[in-house]
Amino acid sequence: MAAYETLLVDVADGVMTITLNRPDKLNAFTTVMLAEMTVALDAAEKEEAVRAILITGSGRGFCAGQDLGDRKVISDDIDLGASLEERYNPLVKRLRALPKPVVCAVNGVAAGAGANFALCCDIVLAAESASFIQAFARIGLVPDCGGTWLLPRLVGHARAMALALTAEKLEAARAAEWGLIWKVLPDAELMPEAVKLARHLATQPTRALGLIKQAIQASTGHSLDGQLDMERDLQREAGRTADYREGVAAFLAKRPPAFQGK
Ligand code: LHQ
Repeated sequence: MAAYETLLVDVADGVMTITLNRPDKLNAFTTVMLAEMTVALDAAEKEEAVRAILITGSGRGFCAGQDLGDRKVISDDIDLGASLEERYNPLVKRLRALPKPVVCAVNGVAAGAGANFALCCDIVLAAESASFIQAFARIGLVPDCGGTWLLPRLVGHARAMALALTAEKLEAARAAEWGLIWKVLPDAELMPEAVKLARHLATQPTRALGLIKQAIQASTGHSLDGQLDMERDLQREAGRTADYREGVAAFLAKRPPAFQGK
């Protein structure tokens, strides 16, 4: 496995766990961390043994967004658009297109790009003490990492607009109540539950899960007709997998399925 400077990466029980690891800076993103994240996600996609990904942060924060001390984002002739184009946008696209489920365990504050990076994951769990901050307006920026697209879809126009304009902190419990995330858990239960969920997903029909992810994501841009067409095509593909045959055989034999992810 590649050596990482800013991440802890571990593979066990079909799950690649990626821990953002700059705890003294609340795991703020640096150029190195963003590049390493791409390397880790590439490996997660390639390695057959990896059937689910779990992302979390070390220390008391999840991720405070872009590291504002990084010289690359504060020089006089800065082009932040280029920074998005070169580093953040490919990462968001990579996460969304990864044909394996990605669980995010938000262990503490998730601010700016850190918040929207978490929300790009497929299933987001958060500790009770965690929070989400669209911190961008506090420093004169616009939400990025897909925030302006995701937020209104997840919580509706009114809440999305107020979250982005005020940059107010949203506690995890309210984030769950609003449908921004899947679940909030007592702090001590976050990682055990997230690991349990990721391990469970790693035993499931991986190819079907990848197709489900694709279909749900595509739905926002489709009419019902378009989505029905897509379901037809994806179901055709799913119906040809070994895991589908195993699922049906196990059902008929009244035994638990043993999915291989193929
Ligand atoms: C940090 C950071 C940080 C460096 C905490 N950087 N050190 C931007 C530009 C370019 C291209 C693309 O996209 C973007 C997108 C963005 O992400 S913009 C948004 C950037 N993030 C922020 O504006 C959030 C800044 N951080 C905060 O507002 C606070 O730290 C929060 C509310 C997250 C947490 O507050 P506290 O719990 O009070 O912690 P703290 O502020 O004391 O932070 C702890 C340490 O972490 C501290 O370092 P120190 O050496 O003093 O102990 C902070 O300086 C450092 N840190 N965020 N983004």
